[in-house]
Amino acid sequence: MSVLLDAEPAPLAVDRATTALVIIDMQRDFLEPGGFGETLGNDVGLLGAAIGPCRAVLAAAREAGLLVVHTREGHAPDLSDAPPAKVARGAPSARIGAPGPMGRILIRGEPGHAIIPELAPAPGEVVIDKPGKGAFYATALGEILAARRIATLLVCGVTTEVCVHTTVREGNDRGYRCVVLADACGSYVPHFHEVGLAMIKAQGGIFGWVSNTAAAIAAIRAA
Ligand code: TIU
Repeated sequence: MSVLLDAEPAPLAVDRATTALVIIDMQRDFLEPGGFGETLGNDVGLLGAAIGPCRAVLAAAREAGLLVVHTREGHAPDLSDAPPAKVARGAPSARIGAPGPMGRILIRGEPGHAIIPELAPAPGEVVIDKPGKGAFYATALGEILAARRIATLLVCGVTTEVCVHTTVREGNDRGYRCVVLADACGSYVPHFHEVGLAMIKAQGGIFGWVSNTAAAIAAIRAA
């Protein structure tokens, strides 16, 4: 059954069968001290506010049987999938692959690469390991969504203007209706969070829609 999800610039019709929840990069490397986010010079505490809303919408999605996708940004231990131009940025002692308090920074299999325990994937949920900022680039996400006939993505996670935005732009170009849940996203730069959301819904929804977890949960339950 299709229901209207309250969103900007306009409400949109969603139904459970063709909607997926996509939680972007809620990893220790971005949310906890000592990880990649902090090595870039950021206050990682700014992202904590997104955890509760992500948990709430994840619980509703599980209850309703929505397809749930978790993503993780990271690289192979030999850095074979890490472009040198990406690795070379930042202080050498704090670059991707360097040792840190949560293991090697942004490397798959290290403690820092894991999704935070509050949002740990459940058995059967899709986990996409991605080397880039966007979740479609160099991953099987497109094929997985196509196989399930997914049309609408409820997108949340971190950070709003980097990996959430890149994924929404990629998804929008591929024909998905991307709805960003504002309170379940976060940025190290609060101003960028606001501007990033404004960019998505501007020009009649040039990249997608902006909504919030309360509206999404209500729609998921009603659909
Ligand atoms: N996941 C994600 O957004 N990766 C980043 O590097 N974000 C920053 O804001 N640095």
